[in-house]
Amino acid sequence: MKSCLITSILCALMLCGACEQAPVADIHYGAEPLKFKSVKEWEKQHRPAIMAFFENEVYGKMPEKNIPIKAEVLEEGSAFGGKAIRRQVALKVEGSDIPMIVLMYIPSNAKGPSPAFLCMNFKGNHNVNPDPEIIISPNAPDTKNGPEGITRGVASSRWPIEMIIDSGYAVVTVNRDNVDPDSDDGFKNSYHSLFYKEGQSYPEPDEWGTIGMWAWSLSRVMDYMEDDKSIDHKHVAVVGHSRLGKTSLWAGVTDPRFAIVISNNSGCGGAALSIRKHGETVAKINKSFPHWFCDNYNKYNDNEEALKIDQQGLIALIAPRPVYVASASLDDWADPEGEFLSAVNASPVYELYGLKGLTGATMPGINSPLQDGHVAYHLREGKHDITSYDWEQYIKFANRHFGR
Ligand code: GTR
Repeated sequence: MKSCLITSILCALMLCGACEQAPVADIHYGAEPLKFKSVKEWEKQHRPAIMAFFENEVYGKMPEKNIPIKAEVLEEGSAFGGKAIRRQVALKVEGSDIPMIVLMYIPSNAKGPSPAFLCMNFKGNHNVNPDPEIIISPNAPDTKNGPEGITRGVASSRWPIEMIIDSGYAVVTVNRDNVDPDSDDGFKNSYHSLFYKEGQSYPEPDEWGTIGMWAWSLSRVMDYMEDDKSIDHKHVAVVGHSRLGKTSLWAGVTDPRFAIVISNNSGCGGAALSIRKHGETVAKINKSFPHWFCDNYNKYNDNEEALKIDQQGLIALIAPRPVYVASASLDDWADPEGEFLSAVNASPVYELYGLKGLTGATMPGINSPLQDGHVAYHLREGKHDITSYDWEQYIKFANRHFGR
């Protein structure tokens, strides 16, 4: 009894700040609202522990090694009746034959560098718009069917490029399969092997999978944008839908240069709280997509209670930068309520910085965005998708935070 009391007093002393380094490594945060006493406590103690958890147990660590990448502008022209400049850039990764091809549409009437939305695409750059000048993305899914199978523009409903340009933003995209084909192929066709240590042929259990590689590539596009005079690289929002929404969150967490982070219908392993086991679960996602996360994530299959921190921790890691989580009303698989609760439970961290979060908010109705703070959320009517409605909200949100 006595020793128990002494231990409690010691613990309380450590947690109240008497000890600079509280033993956070063993704290189980679960899925609860992340309430801490100060920004200092968050930044010095909890943030590093939570970051280490996501790096080691969920998405896998990104390599420390840098590989030289050379940018070469492959093509430039006018698009959308002269409203935009189309620029296509190859990012040539040393040691690989496959460059990342970046497609950019930049407002042509901009008075200075344009802010941008960087959004990875599923089907190939050539599928975001019927523009015949778009270079076919290497490894894009439709390239398997030969030249006859190329489906230019089929994803254009997800890419209201003209509206985005008219709002003064550049649109920048790269294809996921160009970077790392979305299949469990042992990372044979991606850049992973360029980072292996001597004798290594597969990532270690705490090293990056495909989502890590996709997020890494978005940072490489950011490196290029820092040198492109027509882009206002301090005002770049990273956006992604679904598996690419999981990716945009991880890119936003690992690279503070992204000024706004937007997750569209990202679901399990993205914004949704795993503990709810609603729709897709950790076990289901690891079974269907064994290549997305690091191998350590399998420890949590049907074992969500063991997660030291849930996905609200991922959102909190973006603080104090603005973050937007969006769901769709018919997207039960992605668990809209779990996505909302994650944004709410991350909010106390934003509030520590004196910024408006969603603490106290209740799940809003359909098409009633809550976006006047630093943590935003909406539930769009309809199915799992990214639509003009979603983009309109992201533009409004960016306008407010970028002072436009
Ligand atoms: C589903 C997957 C989800 C989501 C989605 C998508 O098959 O279960 O996690 O990422 O794909 O990317 O559209």
